[in-house]
Amino acid sequence: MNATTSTSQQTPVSLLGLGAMGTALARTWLTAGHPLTVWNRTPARAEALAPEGAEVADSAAEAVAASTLVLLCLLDDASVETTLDGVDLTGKDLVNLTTTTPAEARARAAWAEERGARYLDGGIMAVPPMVGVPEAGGYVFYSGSRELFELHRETLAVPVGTTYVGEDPGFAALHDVALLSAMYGMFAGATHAFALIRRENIDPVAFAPLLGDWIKAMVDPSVGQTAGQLVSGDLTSDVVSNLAMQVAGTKTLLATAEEQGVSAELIRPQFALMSRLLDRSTGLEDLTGTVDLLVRDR
Ligand code: FVH
Repeated sequence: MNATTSTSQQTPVSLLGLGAMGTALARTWLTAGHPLTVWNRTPARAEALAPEGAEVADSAAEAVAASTLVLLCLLDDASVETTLDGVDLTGKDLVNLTTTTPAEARARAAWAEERGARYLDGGIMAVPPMVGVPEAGGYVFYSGSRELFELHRETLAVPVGTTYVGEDPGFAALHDVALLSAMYGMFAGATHAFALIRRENIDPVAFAPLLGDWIKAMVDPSVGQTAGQLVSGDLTSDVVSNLAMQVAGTKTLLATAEEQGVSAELIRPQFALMSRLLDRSTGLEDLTGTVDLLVRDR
């Protein structure tokens, strides 16, 4: 690494992992004037940032040694393990933005603390083009020590927004994965919709805004209603579209898939869950009861 003297007042940052996301993050700290030390398993990706002002470390240990605040943006928890194996973490503030499970995040927090580091976990709710673009609305969920989060809040807020979700180090990952899981459910619905029109003389480009607007119109009131009912336990007040009517309607949706020569494999599991709920209810509620059908032992 080249020895340089920085006059910056900004917090020095070390960043390990320069994939698509790590590289986007790195550029925002460089632009904001933070002294930035980078390391990547494939050195070329780190070296590409040198002309923009990054210090390139020859090893993960060297990158960690360069700053108190050390960020990780690696593929998965196994790559974090490999990267930091044998590296001295004493006195470091480790912020792990790698997508993991909540249990992996909790174990990683304990692992870091055993090695003398403080630990924050992060779950990135943005794709690389949203990084450094405040109006794009990207943010990172953080969990773990609130004190540590507050200490580094300003630096962490450089690439995207920050949303702190609690002292439990697993909560950032849990929020992240919950939102990503919902996203895939939405993609499944959209995929099925496009399949239905696929063989017809319907322009997908004209269809797309109809689909997008409908999903947007449905989702906000629906998640708000579900949350309110889960808290109150009252599943039948203010029901707009009752379960009995919705289950009856699923027959039309399945028949249409059949007519259009489309597999119903993406939507059938949800319809099965709705039927199970109807079997044990009056049908006057809406879909909130399906939440607890999914939760085992509840
Ligand atoms: N990109 C996205 O759209 C999503 C948005 C939401 C958050 N995710 C998570 O961010 C983490 C990094 O994702 P990424 O997009 O940067 O991923 P890649 O471009 O594939 O880069 C992966 C980096 O991890 C390094 N790496 C992989 N395996 C190892 C290993 N065994 N040891 C050390 N480093 C490893 C890889 O290095 P190299 O291949 O360049 O040598 C990259 O730096 C991720 O958790 C997403 O879920 C992104």
